[in-house]
Amino acid sequence: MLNEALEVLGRLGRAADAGRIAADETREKLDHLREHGYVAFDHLVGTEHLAKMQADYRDRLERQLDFDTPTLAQSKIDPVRDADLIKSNFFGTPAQLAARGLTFDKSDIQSYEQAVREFRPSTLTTRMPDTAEWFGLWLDPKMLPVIEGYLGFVPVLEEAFIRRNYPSDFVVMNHAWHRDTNHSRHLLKAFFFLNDCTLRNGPHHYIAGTIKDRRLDGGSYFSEEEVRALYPAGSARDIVSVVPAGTIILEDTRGLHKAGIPDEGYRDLGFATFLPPIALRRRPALYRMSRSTYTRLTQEQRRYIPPQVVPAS
Ligand SMILES: O=C(O)CCC(=O)C(=O)O
Repeated sequence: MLNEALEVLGRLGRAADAGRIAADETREKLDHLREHGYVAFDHLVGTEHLAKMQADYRDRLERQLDFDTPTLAQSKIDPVRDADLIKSNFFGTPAQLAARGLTFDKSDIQSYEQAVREFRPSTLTTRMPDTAEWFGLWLDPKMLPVIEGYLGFVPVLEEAFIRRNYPSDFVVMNHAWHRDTNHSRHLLKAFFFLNDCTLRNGPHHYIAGTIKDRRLDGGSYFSEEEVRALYPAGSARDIVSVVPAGTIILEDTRGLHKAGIPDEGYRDLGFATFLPPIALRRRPALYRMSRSTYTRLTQEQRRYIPPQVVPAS
């Protein structure tokens, strides 16, 4: 009897300890995010679960050719004819780039290798796979309390997709320094590193503290020179994501950031954007979710999914 009571008390004590540790971790992450504008989570690094997701992504991209087209083909860019687009960092929709004859389509592709070799995309974008495993990663239980603590409310998951970035001769859109403008006051993005990220394969760059520090502001993009004059490369606020696969970086992307251009290989990165629910009146959420996936999410995770993305049963 006494032994049983001691065992129950022991279990309660261990649960209370685990709860305290989780709360301490959340507080630490939240403090870091508030102070610097970003914070990293590494608990998925080296896990079997991550290995499964990486294999699934490779299969979707390389075998099923599951990526968006039309897609910009570097091999079709003429530096003289397309000087205007080069100057504007190719800012435009895929349809606008297609109208200029600079894209390739599904009908042009026989295999992944042929598409990459022949068209030299700088980026391939895969829509969020409609499975609870993928959405479960995007709505990681350790990240949600930090997101809610930072924003002060439960946001919606507005964007969810995966990108593979390749070497690029041109600065294409988010290769250039910028601030995200999805919402002027409440915005968080999560970046899921699905392969190891080094200085060679296109790290993500962020300038810590630039939510408040607005010396560079306005306009779509900022040049390397403008940014480096204020925040020299290698200085304390210049954050470069040299991280192992499985790292998640949660970031307030109203701060200055850009995608590094790979010198070799590629970088696989998942994206999640968290916004106030009201933002969906401006633009609908950019993914779909089946009801069966929705029902496999936890109650906590379901709160992030706007009803519009799930078909009625
Ligand atoms: O790919 C990256 O590292 C940066 C992406 C980015 O700039 C964005 O999502 O706004």
